[in-house]
Amino acid sequence: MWRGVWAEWGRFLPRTEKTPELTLYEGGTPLLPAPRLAEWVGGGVRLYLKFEGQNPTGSFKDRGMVVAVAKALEAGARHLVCASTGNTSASAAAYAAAAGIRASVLIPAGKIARGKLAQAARYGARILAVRGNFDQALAVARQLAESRPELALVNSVNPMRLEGQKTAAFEVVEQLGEAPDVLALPVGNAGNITAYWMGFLEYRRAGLSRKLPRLFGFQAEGAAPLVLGHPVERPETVATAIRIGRPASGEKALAAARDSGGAILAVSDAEILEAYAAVARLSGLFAEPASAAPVAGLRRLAAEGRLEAGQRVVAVLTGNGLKDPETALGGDLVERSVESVEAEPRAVAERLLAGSGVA
Ligand code: AN7
Repeated sequence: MWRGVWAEWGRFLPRTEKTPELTLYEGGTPLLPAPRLAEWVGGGVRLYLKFEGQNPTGSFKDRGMVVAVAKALEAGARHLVCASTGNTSASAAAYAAAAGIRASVLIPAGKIARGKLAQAARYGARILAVRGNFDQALAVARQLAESRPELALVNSVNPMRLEGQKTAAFEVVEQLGEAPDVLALPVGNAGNITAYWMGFLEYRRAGLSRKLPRLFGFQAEGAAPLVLGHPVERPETVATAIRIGRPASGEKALAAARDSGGAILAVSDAEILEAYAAVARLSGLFAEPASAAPVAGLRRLAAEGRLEAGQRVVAVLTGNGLKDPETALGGDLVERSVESVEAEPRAVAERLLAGSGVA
């Protein structure tokens, strides 16, 4: 059985004798070959999906949170604080619950997916909806944590978060037997792409892989500061997880993309939604809208002839689709998909064999 990030990857983590044991059995997520989705992406690539939605709170944040919270506990902290577009708050709240300490989360009012809000509330976090966007909430959280040492900041500006998140790169190498040619992922606050690059470099340095992937990070067009080259004051996108205008790790992310021979690019909300539907129908995995951005981006790269046939390409599905029921049910999906029928075999058979319903 998989024993969680500390137990499985502890030799690469800053563990001391005083680091408390903490786990929700995060990490160890599947890398799924997705041949039908690969056809949709194009370019003849061999596509794999790293399904981070299978983590205990349904996103990759758990890998970093378990390390950040254990180190905070080691330092004596009893109260976590973070700003979040949703997933960080769910994860912080869960690990605070597991450790028996407090969590306070600052979210942009009205702009986080309902499932994430439900998680933070159920885990017992204090939730403050800040009248402003994520970037403003993060600025407040950082100032607060600086002036009040009793508050442990667990955003990805906390280097322990990236230490934990780099373990996803190790797993990809183990699962493929070598680093992929290309790895694509969504970019918001830019911590995760930075962590993957750290992980691939560290694994190669340890002699456990021989090559490095090209990293492609995708932002949403309405929230693409790293593509535009300047902060975005009013970021907007359907992919609320990456609705971020001032990425804290922006410089490191740009360096990771550049040094790896990749890039940070933008995709439109329409492309994201198209890929979001395609992922579910053509792979069987259900990922949230932000996680569809790299799939949309790969399709665009393939159309532009920037991917080579036969290359091994990994798209990181960073969060579970169940987290965002509003987007999932958008466009009257339920009304269009659900047919009412008498509780009677003939009536049911007639409907099924007529092949009605959403194609
Ligand atoms: C599903 O939860 O920033 O570039 O506060 O939830 O490392 O920020 C979430 C980000 C991608 C972007 N996919 O990762 C938060 C938060 C999903 C996410 C990202 C997020 P970063």
